[in-house]
Amino acid sequence: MTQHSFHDRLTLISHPLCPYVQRAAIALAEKQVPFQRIDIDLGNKPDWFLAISPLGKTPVLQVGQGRRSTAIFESTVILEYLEETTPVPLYPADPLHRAVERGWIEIGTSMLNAIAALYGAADRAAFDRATDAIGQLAARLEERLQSRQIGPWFGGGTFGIVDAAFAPVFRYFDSFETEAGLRLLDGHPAIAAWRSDLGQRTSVRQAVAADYPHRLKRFLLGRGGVLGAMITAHGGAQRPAVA
Ligand SMILES: N[C@@H](CCC(=O)N[C@@H](CS)C(=O)NCC(=O)O)C(=O)O
Repeated sequence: MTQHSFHDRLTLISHPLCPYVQRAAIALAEKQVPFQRIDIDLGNKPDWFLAISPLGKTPVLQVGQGRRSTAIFESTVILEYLEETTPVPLYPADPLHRAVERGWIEIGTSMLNAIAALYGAADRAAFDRATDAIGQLAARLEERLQSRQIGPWFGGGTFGIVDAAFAPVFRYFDSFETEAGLRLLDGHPAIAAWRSDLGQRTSVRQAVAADYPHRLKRFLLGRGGVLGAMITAHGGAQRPAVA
């Protein structure tokens, strides 16, 4: 392993709500690697960001400073770079287990895509398709977690890379439940236990700012659609009647 030099300053180019950024932030925190985080406005991408991000997406990890810096894009690529260059392994040592966990990171990505389809759904049919997709993925995940010999983490007793990849997924469900009364993960006890442990982990808590729930609510309302309407209706139902 080429050790990452702690003199190579790391900068994580971020967005306050981006779940893919959170994967990298959690991995960096678990590895106790210092880094600077810069949030950008994805609705108005700065030129310097477009120059270093070929896909125009966060996260980007900038290694080094100024002209001598190198930009790495795509969250899974960033995770693998960190794994190869910093202490505290998050991937399993065995190649077979490593391959399986890479597959589960992709399941996390599929879940994020289904979540995006859910909050982007303009009509009930699209909304139902998205909840079906989430339900199918959750069923597979529940099965996998139940078949584990030991927990509390995905791979057993040590916090690992699938934990870092899934923690940002569950943040959405926290908001769906609180803000819309939408409970999509009920009936999955192993997911519930894992989700609760992840929610208490310091690296996970610190991957977003304190105003994250408020920002996410604003974002979801701004998308309009079926979920936005549910949030509005739920807020009205929750508000005490004014005498
Ligand atoms: N496959 C990418 C996905 C990253 C991604 O979708 N980032 C979103 C924000 S969470 C983004 O930058 N969207 C801006 C855009 O697509 O214009 C990864 O894993 O890093």
